[in-house]
Amino acid sequence: MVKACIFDLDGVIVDTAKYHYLAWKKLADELGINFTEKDNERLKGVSRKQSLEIILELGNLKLDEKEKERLAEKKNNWYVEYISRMEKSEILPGVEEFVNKLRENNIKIAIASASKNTRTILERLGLEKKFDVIIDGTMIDKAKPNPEIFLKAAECLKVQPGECIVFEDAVAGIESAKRAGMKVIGVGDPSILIDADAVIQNFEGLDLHFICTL
Ligand code: B16
Ligand code: MG
Repeated sequence: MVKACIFDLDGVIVDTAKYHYLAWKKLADELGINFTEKDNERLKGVSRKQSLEIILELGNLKLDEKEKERLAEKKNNWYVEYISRMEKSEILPGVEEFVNKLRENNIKIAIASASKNTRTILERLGLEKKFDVIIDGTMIDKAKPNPEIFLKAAECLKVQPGECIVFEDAVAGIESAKRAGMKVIGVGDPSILIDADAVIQNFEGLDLHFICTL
């Protein structure tokens, strides 16, 4: 029985993935590294630190820890600038209606995002009070695909992993949720999200019966 839905943030609630891409692209250009939208798929759902490692690897560049920290901070400053201009209209189609439907049916809801900017984004979109629990990148030790983030969300919601449905747009996030023992609905391209139990394009018209039959 489904008692809770756990949402990833970037790429599920709002398309911040495009702002992550723009900020990483700016950094990669500065470093003379060729970084494409296809490469960006590998960054979805993984931590800031790990994302930088992937970009440096693409450019065959080895830097010391201090320099890496400086670059990650530089990227984050650009990213924060982009998201500070985000509008409520950028919430992805059907999200608010679906979340309201869950609340009306007493299904608990949580956010489980690797992003350390989670609260800033939710506040900017006026969504921070909609969720029973918010687990973000500041509260976990092990990044997705480790299951820690989703297990922590279930624990805080006081439900069992098997009673949760996760919504994820990233391959790393799907693996994380599966390892936590949860059902996963991918949001995006079915040819990329092949390990999800089902894939939707967005939340428009999504009904509870469908998620309960997974
Ligand atoms: P930040 P999610 C993830 O959020 C993003 O998908 C990923 O691209 C990003 O690197 C990560 O958050 C860390 O974000 O730099 O803001 O701390 O998809 O788990 O909601
Ligand atoms: Mg995501």
